[in-house]
Amino acid sequence: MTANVDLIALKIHGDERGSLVALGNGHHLPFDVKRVYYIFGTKEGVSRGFHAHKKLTQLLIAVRGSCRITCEYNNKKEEYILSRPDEGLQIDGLVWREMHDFSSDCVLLVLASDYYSEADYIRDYQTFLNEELHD
Ligand code: T46
Repeated sequence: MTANVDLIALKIHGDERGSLVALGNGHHLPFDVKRVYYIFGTKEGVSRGFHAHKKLTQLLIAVRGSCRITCEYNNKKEEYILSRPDEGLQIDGLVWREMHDFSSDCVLLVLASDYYSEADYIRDYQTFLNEELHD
């Protein structure tokens, strides 16, 4: 699976009452979603992630608060600040991701293309580098 990372603008249905973002398979989502989870209550100074996925596409949205995501793939390292509920970070394939600087109110919503499987994780950095070489 090709490794790629993209920041995607999510369409807001806004009116005088406020805002709403709607995401569905085939509607503003470039992949089919099989699983949704969210990360919240991350303690101050705690970082998460530190792994890659062999075959998974995910869309990360900071629906509240903010966090910093680093993505390493294809011999480059990128950094993204997620702080808007109308913006999603799409991460495809073999990308080493780390999540840092969670604000105390951060709720990070994640839409995933597949069910949870520990077998899809690469949690060892050296193994990730080796996999990248042979990808
Ligand atoms: C990712 C980043 C952005 C489950 O039982 N089901 C699930 O769907 C998930 C995602 C996790 N878990 C269990 C596995 C661990 O015992 O929840 C615990 C915490 O998971 P993990 O340490 O992998 O969490 P993060 O925050 O380091 O990473 C998560 C996702 O696992 C990962 O796919 O890309 O968020």
